[in-house]
Amino acid sequence: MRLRDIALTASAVALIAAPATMAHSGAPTTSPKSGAVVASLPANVTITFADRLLRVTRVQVLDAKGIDHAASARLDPRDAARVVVRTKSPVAGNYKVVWKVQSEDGHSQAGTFRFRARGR
Ligand SMILES: [Cu+2]
Repeated sequence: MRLRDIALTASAVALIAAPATMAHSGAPTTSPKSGAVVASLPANVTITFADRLLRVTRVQVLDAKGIDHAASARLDPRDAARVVVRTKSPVAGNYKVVWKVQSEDGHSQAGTFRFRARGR
């Protein structure tokens, strides 16, 4: 191939590849589910993605007053597509989980979901 052909091929590949790099940004599966009403704040909140993650950047489990109930957040050692958040100091009421992670390809992903605890 001539140099010009190679350059054209490379840019065509880049165009085709672009949508695929965004494909993993879909909403994760969470526990509790988004919008769920649960008896109390679970000891672990989990966020499961379609693809493996590089790391957890930040997770907060915020109550209605904005107090963070996340004790720690880490990748599940048996499943790098899952974030396990240990919680603390349960209270009744509405929670908002705010998360930010880095995918294995280096892209950042962020999102939120809400659930409600009937009691503490
Ligand atoms: Cu990506």
